[in-house]
Amino acid sequence: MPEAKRITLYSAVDSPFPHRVRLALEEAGATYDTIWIDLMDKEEWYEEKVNPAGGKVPILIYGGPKLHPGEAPSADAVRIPESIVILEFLADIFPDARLLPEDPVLRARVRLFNVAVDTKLQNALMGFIFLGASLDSTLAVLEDFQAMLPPTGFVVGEWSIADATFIPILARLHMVLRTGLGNILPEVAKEGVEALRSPRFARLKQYWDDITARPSTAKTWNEEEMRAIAARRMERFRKTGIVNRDIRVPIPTT
Ligand SMILES: N[C@@H](CCC(=O)N[C@@H](CS)C(=O)NCC(=O)O)C(=O)O
Repeated sequence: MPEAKRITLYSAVDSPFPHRVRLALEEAGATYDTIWIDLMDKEEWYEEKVNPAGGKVPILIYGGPKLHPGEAPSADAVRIPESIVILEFLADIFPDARLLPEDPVLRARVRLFNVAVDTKLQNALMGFIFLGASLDSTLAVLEDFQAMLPPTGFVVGEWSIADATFIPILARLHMVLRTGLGNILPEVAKEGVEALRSPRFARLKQYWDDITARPSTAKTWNEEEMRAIAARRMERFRKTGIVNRDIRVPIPTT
C-alpha cells in the first residue's frame, strides 16, 4: 500500500465533477484539504499555477506541504485531474473503504456505469438545464439509468464510485426541478417534480432516499448554497448565453 500523503482537492460548489470526488473522499473517511474555486470569477493563479490544462476542477494534489489559495503545488506532489481517474485512484489508495467491489464483474459494471454517466447522463442534464432539451427526452435517459439499478441497494449493490458519479447529477436535477433554476418553464419544472414522484420512477426515488440518508451525501450537498450559485449562473446565461467555459449559445435579441 502506498504511504499516506497529504490530499488537497480543488473544488467548485456548482460543478458535479469535484462533487464526485468529495463523495468518495467522505466515504473513505479520508483526511483532506479543500480549496474552493469560484468558476464564475476564476482567479488567474488557478490555471497558471495549479491546472494549466484548461483550469478545470477537480484536480487532486497528492503529496507535498499544505497548500493555500494562490500557491503552486510543490514539484514532488502528484497532480491528478479527471474526476473518474481520481475516483479510481482513491479506490486504490483506500482499499479498506471498498470504493470498488472485489468482484471483477461488478468492477466492470461500475466502470461501464461511469462511462455511461459521462457520455449520456451528463449531456442530458446540461441539455435540459441550459439548451432546451425536452423534459420527455431527459426523463427517458433517466429511466435508462434507473433500469440499471439492482432491485435494492446502490448502483452495483454496495456503495461504490458509480454512486459517486450518479449522485451529483440527481442532486442537481432535483434542485433545478424544485426551484425552476434552469432555462425551463415553471410548468415543465412542476411536471418534472411530479414525474420523479410517480410510480414510473419508484426505484429511483428509493435510491435517492437511501443515498440522501448517507453522511457522505449530507456532508457534500448543500442545496441552499447550490441554489445561490445556480441563480448566478442562470443570470449570466440569460445575459450572455454562456453555459460554461466550453459552451456558449446565441441569445435571442428580442
Ligand atoms: N472530464 C472532467 C470535466 C471537468 C469539468 O468540465 N469541469 C468544469 C466545471 S463543470 C470546469 O472546471 N470548467 C472550467 C471553467 O468553467 O472555467 C472531469 O470529469 O473532471
